[in-house]
Amino acid sequence: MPDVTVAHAPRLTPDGHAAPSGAYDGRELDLPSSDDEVLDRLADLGFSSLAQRLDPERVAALRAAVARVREREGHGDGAEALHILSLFELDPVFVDLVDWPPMLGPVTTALSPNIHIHHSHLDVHPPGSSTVPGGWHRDGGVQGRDMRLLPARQPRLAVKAAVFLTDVDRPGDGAFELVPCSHRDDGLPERTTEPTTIQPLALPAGTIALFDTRCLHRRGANTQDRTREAVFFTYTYRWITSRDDLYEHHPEWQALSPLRRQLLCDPMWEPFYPKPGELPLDAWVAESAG
Ligand SMILES: O=C(O)CCC(=O)C(=O)O
Ligand SMILES: [Fe+2]
Repeated sequence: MPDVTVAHAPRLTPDGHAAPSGAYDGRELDLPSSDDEVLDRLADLGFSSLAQRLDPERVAALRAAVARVREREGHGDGAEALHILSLFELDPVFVDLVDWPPMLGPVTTALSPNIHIHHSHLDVHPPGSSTVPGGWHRDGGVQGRDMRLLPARQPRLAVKAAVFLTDVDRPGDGAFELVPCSHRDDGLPERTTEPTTIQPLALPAGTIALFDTRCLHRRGANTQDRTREAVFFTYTYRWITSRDDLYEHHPEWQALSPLRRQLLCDPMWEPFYPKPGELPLDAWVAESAG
């Protein structure tokens, strides 16, 4: 198993936003070789790509769904960015992602089977679409503030999946950028200066990265010539409420498998005292182990 720190070290940049392209060395991030390595990287660095990529057919199906949404929204290539919350109601093809085994395995091991997806979005960034200056943030809204604890003292409440549907592997492609290990920051909760260590995730289409939402991260500027398409969704504990549109507003989801219903926040299973083995994800874990 490669040493994760060494494997990622060449792509760290010392000078941040001023020259994000300096972070790229022309190589893609290496894929971890096992789920254990995914979990090690997630714990140690705060992010990891999955050991497996989505196959090209699935990427094509997801991109066709993105095209349908863009058509509905009247979103053309020269337009500003598209950022739509509540991904799974946009097209059933997106729902097929929620229980993809190479992702669900490590996510469930990291968090537990008592999870659902409480926040999701579709993002389309044409060339030249605007970026928030700086843009560094941790996810979770006011969770961190309300805990009144430094990031290093906050518990891990969530793991977010970033699914890249187009290649984001050249300087200026608008890569997702993250400050490695910032989930373990023992400094002030809000940074006012540019971080000194930035990891842009240079990844081909079909790659899924998991990240610890306590990490500082942002989207880089797309100064290139192709549109970046990506979807994001956050797995968290079922005792944390949903930020997406309510499950109850989507009767069409009643026909989904129990596992998918759990992940889309069906309230039929009690979140605080689920009976042992009661959750669909308990059964999934037991089957995967057997
Ligand atoms: O679009 C990106 O690369 C970053 C998105 C982001 O901040 C998030 O999904 O939490
Ligand atoms: Fe974010």
